[in-house]
Amino acid sequence: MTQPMATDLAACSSLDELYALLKPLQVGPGWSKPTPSLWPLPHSSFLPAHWSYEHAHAALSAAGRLINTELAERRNLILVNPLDGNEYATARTLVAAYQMIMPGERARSHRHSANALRLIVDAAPGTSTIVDGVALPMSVGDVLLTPNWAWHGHANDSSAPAYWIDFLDVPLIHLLEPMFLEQHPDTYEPVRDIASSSPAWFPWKLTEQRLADASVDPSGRFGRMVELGAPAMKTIALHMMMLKAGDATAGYQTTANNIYAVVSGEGRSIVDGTTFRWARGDVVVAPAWRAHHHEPDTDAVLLRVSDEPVLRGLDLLRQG
Ligand code: 1HN
Repeated sequence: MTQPMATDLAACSSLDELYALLKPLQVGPGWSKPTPSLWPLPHSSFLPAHWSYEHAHAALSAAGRLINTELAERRNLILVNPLDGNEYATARTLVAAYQMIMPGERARSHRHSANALRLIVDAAPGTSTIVDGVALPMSVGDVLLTPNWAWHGHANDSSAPAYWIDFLDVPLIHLLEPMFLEQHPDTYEPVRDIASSSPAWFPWKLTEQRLADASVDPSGRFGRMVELGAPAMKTIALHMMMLKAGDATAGYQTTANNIYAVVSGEGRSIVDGTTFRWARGDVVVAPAWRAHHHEPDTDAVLLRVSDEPVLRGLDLLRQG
């Protein structure tokens, strides 16, 4: 398209004529309705959703026969939010995935600018993540961090398949664009030490003790709650919530995205009017500004994974 003369622009006698001339200049009128950029309250886009560990476990068992760690960098199932057109993210800034590693397998070491963590759902002694050369043992209920640019690979020297849930800020990094990924020069990073403790490792045994000592959060939203890290990583906060059978939590609406993973127990989460039943290993997403609460049928523990540090850092965290 040829560009208009400045004199033609200046001489425009109608808005329609002006809009037509502005097009080839890649300029749009900021006052015109079709592309509003400001509105009074958040527009919720990502949808409330639930994923069952029973399904994921069965699908990963099949994948264990059908694909190996030579072919797959990671044998994982991405929890894709059902928002129309979305093919990857679980919420706007976060992605969650179920991952399985078979006995005797290794998952290659790599590092990336995305922050990651995993919650262990089923693992036998001898399973570990190697973070910057240090093996972190995996036990059920443990949370392991692999922050921005930390080398990480996985190894299963036990006799049982290991299952866990990964959480990453990949969609946020995609939005901002500084994604970098590097494969380890040795393919499998050599283990130089086995950790007995690490800032990147929250063993369930310690979390359980902290929860037993915690008092009930006065807001009523979280039951007994402890934070893992302060926050765990620059973009992701982690909270363990211990709920009592029959004690529904108070409603919670926040500009942060929350993904809940069930560490133990059974119950329901009601997210923006939709009820999801859950059991151990399940995942529920409450995207930004979707009001939600939990109704535990048994005593239950949930891991709350959120992008709160991002919203807080930008003065955008609002809760209702
Ligand atoms: C990743 O690097 C891992 O290292 C797991 O275990 C899940 C999902 C998306 C992108 C990278 C891992 C992932 C991932």
